[in-house]
Amino acid sequence: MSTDNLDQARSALREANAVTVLTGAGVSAESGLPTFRGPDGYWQGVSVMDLASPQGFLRNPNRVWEWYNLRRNALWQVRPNPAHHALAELERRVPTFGLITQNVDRLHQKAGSKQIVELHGTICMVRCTACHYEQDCPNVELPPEPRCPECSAWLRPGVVWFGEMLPFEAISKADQWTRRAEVFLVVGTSAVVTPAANLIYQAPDNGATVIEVNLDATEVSTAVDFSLRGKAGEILPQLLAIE
Ligand code: BJW
Ligand code: ZN
Repeated sequence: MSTDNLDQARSALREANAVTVLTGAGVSAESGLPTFRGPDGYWQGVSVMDLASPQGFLRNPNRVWEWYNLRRNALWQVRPNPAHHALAELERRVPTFGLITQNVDRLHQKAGSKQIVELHGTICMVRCTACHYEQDCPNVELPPEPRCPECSAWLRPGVVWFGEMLPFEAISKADQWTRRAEVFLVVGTSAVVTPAANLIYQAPDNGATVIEVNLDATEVSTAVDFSLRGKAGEILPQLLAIE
């Protein structure tokens, strides 16, 4: 990364009154949580549609719950890292701010971020596959076959799987926050999953400067104004000039 690029991106961010951030799994990597794609990612050696689709869940709910329970239990052991803290600090500095996350781990909230849209839901919540029951249940170990206390049907993780619609309020707020952004900051996402990735292409339509922070080049690196390469936990504090 050139120092020029970092300096210019820093100026754009400092001058902006409206900043919108889109985050992905790379933001939580330095907290010790695996990403999805890539050599050490969750998707290595597994069939994505077996673990993260309604069809996979119908075929084998036990297998899906085994995976989500492992991830849930790992989550209670980890903490936000400097990338999460930098984004919480950015929110305190900018008058109009919104953080759109694809992450399901709630680490942004733990770091103190407030204006958050969870595009893909959260594994800290469960909901019933048959009735309207839903429950926040962070920090607890669920049984291997979690059942609804009201109707005994299978519970499922409160996340959005492939082929499922995103929550309407979440996507409409994300659209609104993208349209109003003067700077649109994209952190730690491979930008291959839609509709989240579409927001990155929409942001410049309303004049936003788009800054990407990622370890590697991604699908959107050539389309953005500044592509800053490196760990989010190192680049974001530099971008915000946090000592
Ligand atoms: C660092 C770093 C560090 C590492 N610092 N950087 C064909 C058929 C059917 C559907 C489709 C189709 N074509 C397109 C679709 C739509 C589909 C889709 O996008 N598929 C593509 C993958 C092909 N999308 C959907 O189905 C969505 N719904 C939808 O569109 O509804 C309408 C519709 C319905 C039916 C048909 C068509 C349309 C729903 C998407 C739900 C995604 N769900 C998941 C699982 C959530 C639950 C869970 O966590 O278990 O969400 S999948 C997974 O990917 C997860 C993530 O949120 C999402 C994005 O991943 P992310 O965050 O970008 O992670 P990685 O691993 O990909 O990237 C990490 C990045 O970090 C890398 O770039 C690293 O370099 C970087 N990094 N360490 C900085 N320290
Ligand atoms: Zn129920």
